[in-house]
Amino acid sequence: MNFVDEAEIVVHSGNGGDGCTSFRREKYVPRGGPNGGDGGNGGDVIIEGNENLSTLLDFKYKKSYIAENGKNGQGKKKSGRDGESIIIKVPLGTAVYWNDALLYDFVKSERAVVTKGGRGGRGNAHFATPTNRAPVKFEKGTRGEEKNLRLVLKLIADVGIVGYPNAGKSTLLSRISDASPKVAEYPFTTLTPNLGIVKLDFKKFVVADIPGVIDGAHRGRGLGLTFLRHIERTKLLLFLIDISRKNPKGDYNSLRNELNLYNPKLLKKPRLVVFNKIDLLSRGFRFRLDEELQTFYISAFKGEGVRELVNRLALEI
Ligand SMILES: Nc1nc2c(ncn2[C@@H]2O[C@H](COP(=O)(O)OP(=O)(O)OP(=O)(O)O)[C@@H](O)[C@H]2O)c(=O)[nH]1
Ligand SMILES: [Mg+2]
Repeated sequence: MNFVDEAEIVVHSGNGGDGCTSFRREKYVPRGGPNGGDGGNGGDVIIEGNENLSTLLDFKYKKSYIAENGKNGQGKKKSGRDGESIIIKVPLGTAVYWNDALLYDFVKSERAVVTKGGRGGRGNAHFATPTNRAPVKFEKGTRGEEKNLRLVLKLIADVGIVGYPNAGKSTLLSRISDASPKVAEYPFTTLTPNLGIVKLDFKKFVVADIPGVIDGAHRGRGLGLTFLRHIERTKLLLFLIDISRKNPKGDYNSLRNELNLYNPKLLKKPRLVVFNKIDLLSRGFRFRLDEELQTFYISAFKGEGVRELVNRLALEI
C-alpha cells in the first residue's frame, strides 16, 4: 500500500554559530584591534506544498529532519557560513499540526518556515568602544528549535464519489477520468483513495474515488470512515448506488446516515445521486427519492448515461 495520509515527524532547525574573539596580529603592533567574525545563522526547516505528490508515504520511513548548524565566526572578521535550510515536500492538501494547533494548511504550491534557524552570535569586532578597545566579549549563537509535527493529508478534489463497496465507484472513475484504479467483483477492492482528472473541452476537474462505506462504518466497521476526510474538501458529492441491489433507496438513506454521523457538514454540500448498473435491470425502472435531488441513472460499465452525468458535474463545479 503506498497511500499514507497521516504521519508524525520531528524537525529541528540549525543552531546559530558562535561569534569569535580574536585580535589583529601585525608586525610591530603588540595587540591589534578586535577582529572576531560573526557566527552564521542556523538553517530553517521549510515545508513545501507540492502538486506532484499524493501521499505521505515518505514520512513512514524518514521521520527526523535536521537543518544544518551555522558555522562559528573566525578571526580576520570572517563570518561563519549560514547553515543550509532543508525543504520538506508534502502533497497539496496536507495540514501541519504542532501541539494540536494548525500551523499551516498547504492547499497551494507554497513554502512556509516551520522552525526558524538560530541566529548567529556576533564576534568581538562588534564590541569595541572608545573605552574598551580590546573586548573579549562575543555572543553565542542561539539554538535551533525542535518541533514534533503531525501531518494530515486531506486530498483536494472537486467531486467525491461515495458508495457501498462494489457499487462501481472505481469503474465510474476509470470511465470518466485518466485514472485506472483496480476494479473487481468483490467488496473493498479499493483500499486507498484514487484521484482522476476529467478533461472536457471547456473544463478540467478532479474526482476522488474513496473506499466503500458500509453500515456501522462510523463504529469502525469495514474500513471505517477515516477515508471520508478525503471528501471533506470536495465541492460536490456523488452518491453512487447499485440499483440492482435489494433496496437501493434504503442503501442511499443508510449511506447518508453514515456520512452524517461522521460529519454533518458533508450533507450540506451539493449532492448528486447516481444509480449505477442499470444494464442489469429491465428498462424504465426508476426510483423517486423524497428529496429534490438530481438523480441520474447510468451504467458505468457500458457507458450509458455517463456523458450526461459528466456534463452535469462540469456545470455544478
Ligand atoms: N453490470 C454492471 N456491473 C458493473 C457496473 N459498474 C461496475 N460494475 C461491476 O461491479 C463490480 C465492482 O466494481 P468496482 O468499480 O470495483 O466497485 P467499487 O465501488 O469501486 O468497489 P470497492 O472498491 O470495493 O468499494 C465489478 O465487477 C464491476 O465490473 C455496471 O454499470 N454494470
Ligand atoms: Mg473501488
